[in-house]
Amino acid sequence: MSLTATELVPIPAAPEGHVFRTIDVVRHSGPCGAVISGVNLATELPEETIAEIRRALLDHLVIFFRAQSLSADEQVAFSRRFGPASPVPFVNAIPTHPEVIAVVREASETQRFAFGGIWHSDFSMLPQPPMGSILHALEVPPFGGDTLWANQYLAFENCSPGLQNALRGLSAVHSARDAYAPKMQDVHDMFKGMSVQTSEEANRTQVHPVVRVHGETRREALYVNSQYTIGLDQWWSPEEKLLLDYLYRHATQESFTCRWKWEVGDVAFWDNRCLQHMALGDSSGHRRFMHRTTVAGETPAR
Ligand SMILES: O=C(O)CCC(=O)C(=O)O
Repeated sequence: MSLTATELVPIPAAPEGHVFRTIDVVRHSGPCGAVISGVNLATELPEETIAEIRRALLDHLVIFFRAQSLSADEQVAFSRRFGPASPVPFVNAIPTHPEVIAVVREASETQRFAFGGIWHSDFSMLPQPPMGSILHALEVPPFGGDTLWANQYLAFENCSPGLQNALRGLSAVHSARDAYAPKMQDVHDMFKGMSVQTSEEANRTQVHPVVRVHGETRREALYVNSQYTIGLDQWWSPEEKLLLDYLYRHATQESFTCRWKWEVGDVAFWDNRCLQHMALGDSSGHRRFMHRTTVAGETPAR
C-alpha cells in the first residue's frame, strides 16, 4: 500500500437521511455514539463505504468498530480517506510512522490520572484544530481505562435562548500551557508509557468562537473545554472564571455523554468539532496500549 504524500481529497459524507447500504449502524448511547459493523477497516474500502462511515460519524459524533486488526500503515491509510493528517504537537510520533502516536499507560502507573484525563477537544489551541481522532486498541486492561465523550451540540442546545445568544458573540482564548508547558513536566514524568515533549511553545494562545458552526452539519456546538480554554477574549479573570466553570460543568453532564469499555481490536473515530472526551485512569496494574491517528480540521467558524 502506498502512503506517499499525494494531495488528499476527502470523500464527502452520504447525504442526510441516507439509508445505509454497505455498513450496519446501531446506536450505542442516547446522546452520541454508534457501533458500525460489516466492514474491515484494513482493506481499501470503496468510496461509497467511506461516504457512509462519514455520514454515520456526522450523525452519531463518535463511531465504534469492533474486532479490527490494523497495522500502523493500515490505520494511516484509513485515516487519510477522511482528510490529511493533522499536526500533533508535543506528543512524539512512533519512530516508524510520523502520523501515528502511541497512547500508552504502563501497568506500573499508579496515578488515578490518565493521559487525556481532563475533558477536552483535541488540540483546540491550534489555529485549525483536528476534525477527528481515530484510536485503535492494541492492548486493553481487564477493567477500567474507559473513554467518555460529551455531545457539545446538546450542550449548546440545552442552554437558555438568552445564554445561547450571549455565547454566540463570545470568543475564547485557548492554550496548551496547562498541558504541555515545561511547568507540566512532573505530570508527564508520571505517564511512563507516553512520549511527550513539553515546550515553551505551549504558552502560545489562539482565539476561537465559543460557539462554532460545524463545517459539515452547519449545527452550532459549544467549543470550550477545561484542558485548553484559558479565558474569554476581552473579559477579566473573575468574570471569565465564573462563566467558564459553569460551561465546563454544564457541557460534560452525564446526560450528554457516552462511555466506551474497550476490547482489543476496537476502533473509535470521533469528531472533535462537536465533542469533548476524557480517558479514565483506573486500570493500574494492567497495560493499555492504543495507536492514534488524527485528521486535520478547519478553522472554527461562527
Ligand atoms: O486514551 C484515551 O482513551 C483517549 C486519549 C485522549 O484523550 C486522546 O487521544 O486525545
